[in-house]
Amino acid sequence: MELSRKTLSTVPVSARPRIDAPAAGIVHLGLGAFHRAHQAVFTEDAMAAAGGGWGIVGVAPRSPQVVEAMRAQDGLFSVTTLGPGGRGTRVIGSSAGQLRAAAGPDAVVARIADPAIKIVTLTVTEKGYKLDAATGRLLLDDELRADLETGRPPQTVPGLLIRGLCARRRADAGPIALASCDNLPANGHRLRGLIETLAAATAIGDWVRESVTFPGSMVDRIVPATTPAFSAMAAEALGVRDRAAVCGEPYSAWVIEDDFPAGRPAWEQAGAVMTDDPRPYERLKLRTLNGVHSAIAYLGALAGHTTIDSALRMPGLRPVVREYIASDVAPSFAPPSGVDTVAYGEEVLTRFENPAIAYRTVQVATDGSQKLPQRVLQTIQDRRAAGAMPRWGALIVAAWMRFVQGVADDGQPLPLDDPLADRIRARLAAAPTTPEGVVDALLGLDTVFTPALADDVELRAVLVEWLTALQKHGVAATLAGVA
Ligand code: CS2
Repeated sequence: MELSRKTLSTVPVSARPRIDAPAAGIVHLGLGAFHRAHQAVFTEDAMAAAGGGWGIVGVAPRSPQVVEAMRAQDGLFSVTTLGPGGRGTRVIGSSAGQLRAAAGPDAVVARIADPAIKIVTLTVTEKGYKLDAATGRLLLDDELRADLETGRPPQTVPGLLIRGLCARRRADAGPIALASCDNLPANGHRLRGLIETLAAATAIGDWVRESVTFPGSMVDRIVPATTPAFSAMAAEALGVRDRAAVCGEPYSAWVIEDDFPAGRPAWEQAGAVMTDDPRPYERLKLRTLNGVHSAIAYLGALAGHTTIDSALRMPGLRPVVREYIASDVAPSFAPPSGVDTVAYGEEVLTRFENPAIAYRTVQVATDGSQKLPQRVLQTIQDRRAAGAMPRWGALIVAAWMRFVQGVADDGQPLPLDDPLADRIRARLAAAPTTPEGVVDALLGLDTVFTPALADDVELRAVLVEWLTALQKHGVAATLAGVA
């Protein structure tokens, strides 16, 4: 039997949704596992506590599987929380429809123009925004240009949003909030910059300035890709099969800028923090949690570890990431008041150690060209500007530089899954294979490294030193040498 409204009566009472099928109030772009285990849960809990028609119309940009699975299940799916010592599964009922953008962008545009919709939230990953990762400025590539200039059905997220906003303006459907929930620095400001730049070329520039807000947010929950083993756990707990099951760690946090001109769910009643400025929390999380996640991913994958928790247990890695947090990350910014970055970092390491999550190193390692700038490079740049040499940060960059060459320490191939993969491969192929050659080739990626970093000769020397050690001795021996 499969999960659906009909079979819900066979699911244990404690695992059933806490609300009835809600009316739609939100469109969400990016129907992946993270959204289902994060915003969908907060929104259900907010409606259970305070009511409101805030059902979520989920839009999958491309993948048909999740849309088909959720439609077959009347929008229901389960979230299994994986604690180190036990687990729990609940069905989430906050969905109010599923659309696949690639199959019918007009339906998405029509939803954004629907007066019932008051909020569009986004989890489209860093690369979905078409921004220069180093500077945050718009990258008008061929795909986006075609969306804007040809009137074809939009294929990019910015193209879809602009089309939706134009339709909303025409329909006089009222103000709306566009809320980025991606791991980008100042994500609200970046989305505002992107949309205002594109809107300026249309007739809706003034309306966007008056009627559209861009609340920023810090989102946090470790949500691994669902495996057959996780689906089996959900089926066992529910007594029915769930083709859209997701799982996540017990920890879950959301800090959101309170700027919703047409109303919002009572997310604060679901444990979210509403604030005037989420950026200090974003920076803390991006530089500490995500920066360390990427460090463990690159060093761990090179050393042959498939999961984050097993990589973190490799001799020497934990002391190195602790040093990184204390010496490089913590001094690079002022944390939110009352927060100690080193103590926060310790909590993060405990979360990473949870063996039930089995988060894959190669999953975190994807899209490094989009992730490294805010996770590691801005830390390095701030420390360099203060006259310090962030050695541990340089080790992480050198590990990425070795990772993108595609071979682990034991000779096994490593996947390069990155929107800049072709550029990275071409630059490497044209350069000498010496550590100097590799460092120079990759420092030349100008949407990754700002001129301040690319022209820093002392930093270059430290990168060459680390890459030499990694190439000659491998990760294990390099860590043993410094621990
Ligand atoms: C991870 C994040 O895959 C990755 O790049 O670093 O998805 C991380 O698990 C989340 O940001 C945690 O909130």
